Amino acid sequence: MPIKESELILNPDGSIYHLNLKPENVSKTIIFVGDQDRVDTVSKRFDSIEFKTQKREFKTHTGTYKGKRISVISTGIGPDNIDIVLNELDALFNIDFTTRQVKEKLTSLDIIRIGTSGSLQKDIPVDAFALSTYGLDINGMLHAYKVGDISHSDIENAFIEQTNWHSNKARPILIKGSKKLEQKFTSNKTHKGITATAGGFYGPQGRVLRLAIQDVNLNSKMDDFNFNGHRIANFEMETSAIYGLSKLLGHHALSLNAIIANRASGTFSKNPQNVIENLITYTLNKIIE
Ligand code: R1P
Repeated sequence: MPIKESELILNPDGSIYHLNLKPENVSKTIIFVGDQDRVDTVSKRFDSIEFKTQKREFKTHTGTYKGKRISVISTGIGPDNIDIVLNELDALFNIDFTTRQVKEKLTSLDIIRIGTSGSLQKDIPVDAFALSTYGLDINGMLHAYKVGDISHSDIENAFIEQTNWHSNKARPILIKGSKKLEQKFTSNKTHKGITATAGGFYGPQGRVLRLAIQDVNLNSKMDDFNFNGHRIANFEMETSAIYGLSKLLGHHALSLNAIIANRASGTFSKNPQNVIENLITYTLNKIIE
């Protein structure tokens, strides 16, 4: 059965609904950034840019870096946006837009997030690079899908117990990133650990301005979490969604984050743009290694 027009939505020019892309516009090596302006910060290092588009917060540049074809796409903020980006990106490669059928031969993509994030550990300071070994979904988005056996329930159960996770909140889901990409991007510059992915910036990450939050001790319990050496390195808003959907769809994904805040010490980077630029350089050079 062809996928209905209401489910796989194409624009009049044949591009996919939100990303505004046609299959030929995208490389199989893709960098995700949150901020639209970060797309230019990455693509200004390209040898040349063959394609540019933007719709809402989803901006794409495709070009080559030292001869390697790369696309950089902004995802905006949050796991809900990742749901759109991953599904539409996968459709560009793995669904035939003419027949509206899933292709027999599927394509696997390499997806690398260059994000910003707050560290939860004193020993992962501002201006460091965090590499996410796992993404911990505490936002519930992945519960819409049949996650099956791709998650790690032993670590999830330890997290629920150690943090006294409230039963009204979605059950946390832990997903491993791509082993292949983890090996490629690891160096003495990367601090590794679990990345917790929240569905909001303030209350869901334990920040209090004027509203009381459900668990004021959540962040300190997350700092202290330990299961056979697995600990939570940092907090942001996309990684678990990227890891979960990539794994379900058969893609390789890795999340790298520039640490711009340290939530444990209450400090913020004096020059966040600097660490972001450094992480972009690091990532591009690792891609072509
Ligand atoms: C919040 O300020 C945003 O910054 C972080 C969070 O994950 C969230 O998207 O990442 P990006 O800088 O990549 O958007």
